[in-house]
Amino acid sequence: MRKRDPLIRSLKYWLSISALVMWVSAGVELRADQTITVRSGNGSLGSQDSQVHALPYGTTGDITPTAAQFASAQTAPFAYVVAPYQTYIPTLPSDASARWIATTPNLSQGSALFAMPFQVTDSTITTASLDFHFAVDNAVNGVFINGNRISGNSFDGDYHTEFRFVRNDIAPLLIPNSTNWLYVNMSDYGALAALVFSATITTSNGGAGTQGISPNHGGNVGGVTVRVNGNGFQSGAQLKLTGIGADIVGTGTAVFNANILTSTLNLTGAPPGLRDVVVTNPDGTSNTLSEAFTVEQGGAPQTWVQVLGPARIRIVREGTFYIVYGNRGNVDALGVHLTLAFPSTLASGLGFGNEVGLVTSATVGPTTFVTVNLGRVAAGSSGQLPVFLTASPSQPPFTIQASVRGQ
Ligand SMILES: [Ca+2]
Repeated sequence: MRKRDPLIRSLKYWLSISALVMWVSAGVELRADQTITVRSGNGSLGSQDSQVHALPYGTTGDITPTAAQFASAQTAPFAYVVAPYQTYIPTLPSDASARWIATTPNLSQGSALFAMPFQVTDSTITTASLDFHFAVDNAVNGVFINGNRISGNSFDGDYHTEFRFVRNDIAPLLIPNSTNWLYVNMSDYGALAALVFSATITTSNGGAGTQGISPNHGGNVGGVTVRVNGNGFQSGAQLKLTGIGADIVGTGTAVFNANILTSTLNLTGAPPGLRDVVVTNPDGTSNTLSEAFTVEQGGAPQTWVQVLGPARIRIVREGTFYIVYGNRGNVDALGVHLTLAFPSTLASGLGFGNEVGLVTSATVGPTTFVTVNLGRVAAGSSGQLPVFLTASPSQPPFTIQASVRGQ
């Protein structure tokens, strides 16, 4: 069968970013062990924030914090919870509980480093994400976790609307089972200075000590690539489904370490029902997860794509957009091509290369098309591709379009 699924989402340049938060997908497979939301403005108006410290630099402009400044920000005085200036957005559309803060009650000008602690209770962190929403007078010049800058360009923002950074690669920045620090580095360019933010940090522990298969179901119309967590996996281990019907032996089985392997199960024509998952090592030892996988009748891949990015790019400043894609269906999608279209008048850079699939670029008339041949997109999986775009002062409002097709 062939299923074309050209889900098209477009991002209107001037649309509020709040309309775009629907991306949270059904594709995330690892169990979220901990979700932490921290925000500015903990306390009543005019009082000091009970959680967010503020270290003023004593000057305006773009300043990169030093290690000593990260350290001293942890014990700096608390920021003040302030009323927004009349030209500011009053609250964040994504989190009305977040309040504006400043280094003084009267929003004194000057760049500053804000620091707030948060507790990570996981002892093992396999994956972690940061979803950071903010507005600022005048710009966020980097978001940092424990003194390390998050990936990509985190220099953006303004006070007219909500901005957002999303990163799913922050696990290496976190300290397990410990107090961690989130830093927001504010650049002020004069007159007044203030910041409002809301950050959600989600951690997952899918590694050692847990057992499971993800996804734990698949349709009997194609292949399903699964990830198995367990213990004692040896190089050369094989995966199979046993139980009703003939055994189904996984192909392309890759053992990443003693705790994680991936394998593709061809379920075509398999009778529906519960199966046992068996991992067998070359030395004959094996491990069984009983009734851990369900073969479903029918189904199809369902690819999707979403553009995430700033509602507007500051003129002649680079804006980072994320093309987030995935497959919420119950079988792997094959031959998947993702196409991105934007005005050729924009300067562009791709934060990825052919490692995700052959990348081709072409300009047709006023539009640049970037196509990525993703090949197989596993059932239940998702991924993201960063794209950097820079607009000139004369750039009119524009639309970025992303589409995905496969079968
Ligand atoms: Ca200012």
